[in-house]
Amino acid sequence: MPKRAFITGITGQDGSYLAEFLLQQGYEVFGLVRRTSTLNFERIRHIQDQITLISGDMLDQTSMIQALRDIQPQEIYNLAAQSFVQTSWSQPVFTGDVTALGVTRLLDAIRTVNPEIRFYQASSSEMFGKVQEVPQRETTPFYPRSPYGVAKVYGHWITVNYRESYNLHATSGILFNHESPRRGLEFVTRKVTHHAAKIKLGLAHELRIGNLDAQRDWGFAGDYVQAMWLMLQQDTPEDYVIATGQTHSVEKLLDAAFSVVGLDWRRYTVQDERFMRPAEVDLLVGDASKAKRRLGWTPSVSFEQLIQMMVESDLALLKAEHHL
Ligand code: NAP
Ligand code: G4F
Repeated sequence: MPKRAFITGITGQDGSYLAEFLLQQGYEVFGLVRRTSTLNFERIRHIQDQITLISGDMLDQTSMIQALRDIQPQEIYNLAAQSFVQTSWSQPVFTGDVTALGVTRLLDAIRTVNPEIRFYQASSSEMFGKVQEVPQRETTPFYPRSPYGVAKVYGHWITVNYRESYNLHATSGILFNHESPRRGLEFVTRKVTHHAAKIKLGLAHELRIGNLDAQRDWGFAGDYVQAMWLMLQQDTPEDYVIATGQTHSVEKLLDAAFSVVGLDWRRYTVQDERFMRPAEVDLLVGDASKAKRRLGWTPSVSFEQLIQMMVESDLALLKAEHHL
């Protein structure tokens, strides 16, 4: 019998890569999707006939309990969240409901339906916020700087609490920023690569952007979903930092993206207050040595390769869209 995995957030960037990876491993893959008036399955369209989609919502516990009863999965990957940091200031209560309390709803559904199910929680380097140590590791204290970061700290600790209270195989992966051609257009990497491609093709003339000094540890999403799976294959559930160990500023990101298309970003970029945050996370850089030692995980795509991959994909996408 193939193993059954249930992914919340399957329509998102990570959900789509994880679903592909688990299918390759021979899993039967199920995904939670919320009801929308128009479908948003672009990232999973190519595998839609190989997966089963279940209707439900992180705000609705009944749908989760029913989903677990119907699917009887061995593994659950909780990737669903209101994941855009900037939006968490304008929708703080909603962010807390989905990104924090949603985790409790799912953990409690596991406890009710079958405590043997293994659980992965998508924790985030945003929890480190105003960093207390460089680089950040599993033991670095949290100091979140946004309603999103605060919600993720809650999700992290409720996962630890259910592990310790009910002996669940519940694991938190503390993942640093990971990107891909499937990244949402609002996140800075994709915003920059998409604009570099648009400007090169004459489809746009400027890029409006926020803080150029923020530094992030950017890796490739395809590498990071493999780490999620590896965590659930361990005998003992523990928490792991997943990162590249390299950090780059937004300015370096602009250099990298615009150099792929042979342009100078300074000629096209305008700083815009609207993209500044009320409280910023200035520097993130992770120490993933525990994951390397215990899971045998290392990243395979460098920052430069990642940005080149994203710019080239955006060029191809825009050319097809505009018949160029
Ligand atoms: P994403 O592209 O924004 O995807 C988020 C997913 O959550 C989407 O499938 C979305 O569904 C779903 N979702 C949101 N609210 C929901 C609700 N109420 N009920 C059911 N589903 C809901 O995010 P991602 O980049 O793939 O990240 C995956 C997870 O990892 C998130 O929890 C994120 O916070 C966390 N994380 C991401 C990074 C990163 O750098 N990417 C780093 C650390 C942690 P719709 O398609 O319907 O909107
Ligand atoms: O791409 P971002 O929006 O990602 P952020 O805030 O680091 O969050 C992402 O990574 C987290 C992991 O650490 C995840 F948990 C979270 O779900 C999400 O995937 O912004 C990156 C940096 C910030 O410092 C931001 O201020 O880029 C800076 N930035 C500068 N100009 C901008 C812009 N960010 C965006 N989105 N748009 C700008 O114009």
